[in-house]
Amino acid sequence: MDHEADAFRTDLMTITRFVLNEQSKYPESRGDFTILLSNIVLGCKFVCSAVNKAGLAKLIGLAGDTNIQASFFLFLFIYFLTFFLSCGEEQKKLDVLSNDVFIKALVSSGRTSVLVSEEDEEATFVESSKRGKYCVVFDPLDGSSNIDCGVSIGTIFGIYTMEHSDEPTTKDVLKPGNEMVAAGYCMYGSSCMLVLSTGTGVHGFTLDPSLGEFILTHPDIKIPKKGNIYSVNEGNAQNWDGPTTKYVERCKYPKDGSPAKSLRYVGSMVADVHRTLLYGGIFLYPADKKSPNGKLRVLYEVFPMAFLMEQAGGQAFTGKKRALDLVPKKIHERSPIFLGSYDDVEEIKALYAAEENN
Ligand code: FBP
Repeated sequence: MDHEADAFRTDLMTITRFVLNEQSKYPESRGDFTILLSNIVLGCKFVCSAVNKAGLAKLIGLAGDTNIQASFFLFLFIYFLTFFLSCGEEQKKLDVLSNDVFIKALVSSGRTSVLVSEEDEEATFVESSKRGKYCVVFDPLDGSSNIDCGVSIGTIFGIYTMEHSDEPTTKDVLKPGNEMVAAGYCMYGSSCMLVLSTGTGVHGFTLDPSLGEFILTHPDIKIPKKGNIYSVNEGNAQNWDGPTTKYVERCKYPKDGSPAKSLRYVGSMVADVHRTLLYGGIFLYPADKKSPNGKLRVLYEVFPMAFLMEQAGGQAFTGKKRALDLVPKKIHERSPIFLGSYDDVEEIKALYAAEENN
């Protein structure tokens, strides 16, 4: 083995090469999708480097809490303090910074018309001179409760096409998830991994920091048919409905002689779903008395993960229906979600069906 030559593995499958190969399967394609994806990839690289430097660059901590009234003056004080400490523009807090990075990357691609971000109350309609045929829904930095302690977080995105050339509206994204043309996430953890599906399977790419390139390391990911891991915030158990309570009980105390499942919960959907995709099992964020519609948002959390799960041979269920058949009415709508290995999700579907028949 000629290690010297091996060091310069220019035959590596980078994500750019992969997407261009995919594009070549569609002779009529003008490369719009490839350009859009390469801008999303650039955004992920930016955020990855910011996440890696977060603690050092004071990018963690407050950037304007939800209770705006109470901490406005505190926020102003900290904001200006950090500004002066950081001498200038570049010191923005990670989730705000990540949102800016992706909005700029998507608008500058010239391939988008409607953008929906978890960070922005309203949808962004791209000015006509920079518009294109795609709409992107995304959570620029998911797992906010883990940002400050350096635990894995991620970016989630889903892509729709716009079927008309009139003025774009939110109707262009308030569509069933089964109309998405691509979805993915980028996990910022011990390694930075981008997992993508353009409707022909799920593929994982690992960022090689020395090359600054995402390399295909996990081609054609298939989730195991059944897993031995369940992932849920059991802190909400007292507020769960019957089928969820029964299902988690079965995970812990199986009556069929099978071994109990292990509980794994990071609290970042990207990390919990990534593990579920590779190891199998089930991730659930059910509805409960406190959050009757669950917590996770349909457009930029539930749909992209459901799209990937189905492409990998798994399932995604809301407690009532196939998650991808939902038709959201609002851009930040929430939904309960049960996703993962086919057989594990089948089990919870059966419990909800039994409850319905009672
Ligand atoms: P954010 O988008 O605000 O981060 O909320 C989403 C999320 O952090 C998911 O990543 C995660 O699965 C879930 O909330 C954790 O919620 P909880 O802390 O209630 O278990």
